[in-house]
Amino acid sequence: MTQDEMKKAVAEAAVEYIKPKLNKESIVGVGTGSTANFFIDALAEIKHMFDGAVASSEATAERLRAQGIEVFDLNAVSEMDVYVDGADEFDSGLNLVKGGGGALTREKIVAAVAKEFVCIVDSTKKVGVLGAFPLPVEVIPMARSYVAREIVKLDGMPEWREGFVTDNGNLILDVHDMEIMHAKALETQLNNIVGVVTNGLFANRGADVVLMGTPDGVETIT
Ligand code: ABF
Repeated sequence: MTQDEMKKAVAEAAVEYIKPKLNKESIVGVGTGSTANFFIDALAEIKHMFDGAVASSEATAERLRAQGIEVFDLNAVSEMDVYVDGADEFDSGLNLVKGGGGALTREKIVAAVAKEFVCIVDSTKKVGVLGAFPLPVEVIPMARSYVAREIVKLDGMPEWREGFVTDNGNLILDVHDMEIMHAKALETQLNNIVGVVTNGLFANRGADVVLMGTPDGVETIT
């Protein structure tokens, strides 16, 4: 099985997983990335079963609309039963590193609103200790150098993702060389640096369930 086949299988499993939770008024939160794209395609098959979606990026909103799924502004939505999104890494505590695609802030906001966060990954995303994947930090442009210096004090090696601007008009620092032993504490510490918008650690609000595509099928991890 290729990585793409595992992503497709897990995306289809996610649709089966959320189906019983949906009704005609339901709003589904939808993430960003290639696994989320497979999910959007599978979700389109059951679009008669729910009202619409909230997107975590412009790219996702565009793909949802192309599939005939109505996209709502998050401010117009008071309740969301489920948010489905991928990740760059996850550990056994269901802490995640996200934001490789640069959509981390909107992803974190939508995840915060949702009652349940279903993370969909292939087995290459499973790690013992988070941090091998560079941790994205979204920063206000004028704070870029200051935030980078503060991150060095935390023993991280920040690298500016040059040429990339987020959907919110901000910049990304990718932090290398972190061995993340205390994900919740580091998430809070990074957020406390002035000029940081958010960071890609999803630990204080991690996933509620991870569906992992493997060569032998999809595993459910809680
Ligand atoms: C989003 O997409 C991001 O938070 C993460 O960076 C990425 C995972 O990408 P893919 O599904 O393409 O591996 O969920």
